[in-house]
Amino acid sequence: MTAQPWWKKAVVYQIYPKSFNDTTGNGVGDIQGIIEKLDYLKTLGVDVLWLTPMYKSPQNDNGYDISDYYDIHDEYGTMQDFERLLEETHKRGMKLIMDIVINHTSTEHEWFQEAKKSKDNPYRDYYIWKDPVDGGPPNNWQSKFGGNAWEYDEKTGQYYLHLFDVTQADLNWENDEVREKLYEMMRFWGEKGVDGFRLDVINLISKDQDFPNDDGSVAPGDGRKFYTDGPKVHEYMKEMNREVFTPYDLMTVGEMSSTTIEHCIRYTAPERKELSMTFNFHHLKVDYPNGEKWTKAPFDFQQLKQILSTWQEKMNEGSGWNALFWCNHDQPRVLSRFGDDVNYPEESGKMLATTIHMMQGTPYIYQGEEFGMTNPKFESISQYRDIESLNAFKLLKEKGMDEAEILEILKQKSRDNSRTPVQWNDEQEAGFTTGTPWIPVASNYPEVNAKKVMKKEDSIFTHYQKLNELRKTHDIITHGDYQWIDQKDEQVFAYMRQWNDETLLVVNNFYGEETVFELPQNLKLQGEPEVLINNYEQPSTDYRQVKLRPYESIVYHFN
Ligand code: TEU
Repeated sequence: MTAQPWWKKAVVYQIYPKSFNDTTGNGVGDIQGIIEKLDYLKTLGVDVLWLTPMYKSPQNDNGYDISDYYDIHDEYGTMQDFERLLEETHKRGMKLIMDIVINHTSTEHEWFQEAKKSKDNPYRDYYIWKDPVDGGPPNNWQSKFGGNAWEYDEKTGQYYLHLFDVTQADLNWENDEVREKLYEMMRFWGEKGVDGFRLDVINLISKDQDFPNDDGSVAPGDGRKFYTDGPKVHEYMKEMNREVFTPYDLMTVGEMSSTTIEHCIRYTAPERKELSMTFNFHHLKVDYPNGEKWTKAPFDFQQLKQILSTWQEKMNEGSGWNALFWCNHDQPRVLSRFGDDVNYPEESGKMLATTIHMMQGTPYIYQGEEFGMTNPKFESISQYRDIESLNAFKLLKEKGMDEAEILEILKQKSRDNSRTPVQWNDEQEAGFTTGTPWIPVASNYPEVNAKKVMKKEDSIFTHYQKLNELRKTHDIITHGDYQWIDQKDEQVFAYMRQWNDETLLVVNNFYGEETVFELPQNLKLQGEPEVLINNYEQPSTDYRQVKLRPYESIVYHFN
């Protein structure tokens, strides 16, 4: 086998700095707080840290609204602090990747401040401006945070496009100068020695230049088909690779909104020289009935298995590379979502970890996932901070929905579910801050916290540690082919990995009832497998008829 890039064998840990660790007492996490926890992260055994945006920002979308790409947001610290973090991370043999948001900037960015001054300002064309149509917006596209995606500017009599918040103006990628300025900025971080980038909604940068109205075939004013994986996106990706990624030897992970497997193969197949890997979200929409996020709904287990398996098989066939994950700062906690955070937190937490880490791709762990953090189960709208959740609350109320019902939906779906402070111990504010946290700490911190878990043997934390170690010692986890084998079992998600003469059989019970998994007759597995990792004492030795306890998970290794 030809030499493989290092990041195929790596495990990434995502840090949401605002909620990670506060050392100043202002209620907001900071860079010093991350440095303090580097040894903890090293103990967990992760290889790469991904920091969500830490640049100067008005923080309307917690840093995804950047006003200066060359500066660090005050509350987080200084550029010197950042450089120290990078150095301390490298000292411990870990790498660090930055989050780059280049589909849009904050409207407070100097470019936008200039652009809005007049139609002939040199920066005007950095953004997407259009004349009104029939006295209204240029088309019917909807913003992802609710409402029309165009905002009218009184002074110049035109609209600008914002696919996200009104303070996040979309950049005009058709403009060569914009692209050159962005590449220059990324080279600045490359020069500092960062090891890679997570590229925010990078598949939305190329818009259909006719800006047509959406006929509403998916949803009224949906618009996605006119800018998702758009006409020039691969061309831009190749250019960015040539200009920045290859020269600085960077690992890159593209966040892909509503993408397809075909496009993700194109983004990540090595010979195309675009990106290292992609995040897609199809497996995290299995609790969005008819595509609607803002409803309270159970998850569709068969659909979950189908989607994950299809992506596994097809990306492998096409030589693409997946980023593997259950959680991030936009998603509810997986333990509350696909596990049982009340009756089987430990068993289901470990099972979910095994399910995703044994697949082909590079796994990501989101802060707190490694010791079983859950959704906070907020009861009042005053506890929420997220712009998307607050907008949804307002819009659903305007539609006449009962407030109690909206709160139930937010409890399940809000992005704030994953943004509450990391629960380090059972002391004041879970050890996150000595002040008042910017968002309330989840009330279960006396039971669920890192300190408590670290004292335990065979904890969810040691389970994650073991998964990270296994990846280093067993190449099959990285390179093996994937085969889905449970044939629509109502409770079990089972798959095999194969590589040279080795096989992994991964069997996971996703429910709180016992069951037996029968290996399909046509699968010829032989010999005495070893159990690589499991979550109960004395796992079933009969791999042809696997007896499974609630949320039991077993990985058999045939060698
Ligand atoms: O998210 C992009 C995105 O489309 C979603 O994950 C989005 O948050 C979700 O679909 C809303 O339902 C990225 C960032 O991860 C997110 O935090 C930012 O708000 C967004 O881009 C804008 O920069």
